Amino acid sequence: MPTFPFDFVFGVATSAFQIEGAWDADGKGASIWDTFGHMPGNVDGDVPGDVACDHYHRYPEDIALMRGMGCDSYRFSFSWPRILPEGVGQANPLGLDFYDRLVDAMLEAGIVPNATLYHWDLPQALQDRGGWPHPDSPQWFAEYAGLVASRFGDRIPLWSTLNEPISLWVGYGMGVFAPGIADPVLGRQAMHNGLVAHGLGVMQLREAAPEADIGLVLDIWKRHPSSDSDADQAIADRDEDTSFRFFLDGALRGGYGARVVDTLEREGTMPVVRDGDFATMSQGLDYLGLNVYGRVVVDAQHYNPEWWVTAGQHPSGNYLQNGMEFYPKSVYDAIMLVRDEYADDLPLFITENGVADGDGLSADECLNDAERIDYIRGFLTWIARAMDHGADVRGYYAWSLIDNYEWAAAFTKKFGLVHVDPDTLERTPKASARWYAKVIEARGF
Ligand code: IFM
Repeated sequence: MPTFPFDFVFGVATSAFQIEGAWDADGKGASIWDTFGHMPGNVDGDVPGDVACDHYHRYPEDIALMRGMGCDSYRFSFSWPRILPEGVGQANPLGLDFYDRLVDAMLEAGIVPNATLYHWDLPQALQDRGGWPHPDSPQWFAEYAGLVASRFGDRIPLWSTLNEPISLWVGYGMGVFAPGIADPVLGRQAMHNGLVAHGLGVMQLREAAPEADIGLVLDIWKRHPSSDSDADQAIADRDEDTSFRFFLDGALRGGYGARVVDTLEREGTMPVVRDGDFATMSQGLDYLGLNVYGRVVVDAQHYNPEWWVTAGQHPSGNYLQNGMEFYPKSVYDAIMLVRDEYADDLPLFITENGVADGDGLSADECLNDAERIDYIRGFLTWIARAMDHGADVRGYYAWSLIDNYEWAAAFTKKFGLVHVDPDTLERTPKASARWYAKVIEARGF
């Protein structure tokens, strides 16, 4: 029976672009995801995120839903182009007002705000100047971070700079995410600049919000070789090096490890590193956020270096309705990897974990989401086990509060504890929301 300490933080997570909608309301500038979603062929069904869940107008209802579940905390992100339509320069007062209302509503509801500065929605105006690969991008981010920190730092105790910076690779190296550029050299440079931006963001937050806890959020998809062959192990190492280890090395060790550098040099994608970059990116952190959904089993026979997919379904796997492997121990492995290899005294939060419905479920099956309950229960069990084994895990955020806009998959992948009717946008809690409320109340199950 896993139980969690009284002060363990239970919450839900979302991001601005995935729920807010109001894409051009009240002076907001376009983001790269607005542009990308408006171009045919980029997102499922060519449905852009213009309206998303209309959280911009319906946030009181969404906060009431969280309150109904008893959430301790809400992890959300600020939309950079809503606040700075040109990315830098003139702030948009109506955008800032929206976040004032949102944060104040959380505080009134007794819900602790946990804010992410960047969850993938770069202002299009900055993309027009070269985007994340541009050498000035860390400074652009620092300006934005400073503005947000000085306006909201007094009310928000938990911050992270970037969410899953591997998205920079997917957007610039692979072209699957906005801005849709497939250039490995630019992709690695964007990843490096993202880490420098993170460091500058931490500095801004420290100055404006000295009492706050500041972290970085990484997704950890541990690679498991499908056999004990050297070829499978080499691929597992290569894929970890070019994804989460790149960021762990940079942020926690102040430089890329020899194996990461070897791989990038061999592939001709070693980014330009300027004097001071490594010192900047490795600012001390108060916590690390881990987003964990599963593992990746790699197989040299079926390897696609462009994309980290499990090579088919391996016979010993336990598969979800959506085709993904259910492997809840992945969260234990991620926690222990960080603790044992990178930082044994850094507090951790599980900042995202959740599951998308399978395709073609009936309305009733969507609302009675027993599989989501099993999935979250499995992951919480392994988190509790890691804590029993000495890991300092401070909280858990379910992804996601509501069914929302899943990037290039648009609305085809639903992760919500609360169903959102695609036509009316009416919210209906699923069985998982009721179950999660009981877990929060009982601090376990
Ligand atoms: O929806 C995303 C989120 O934006 C980042 N982490 C993974 C989630 C599910 O794919």
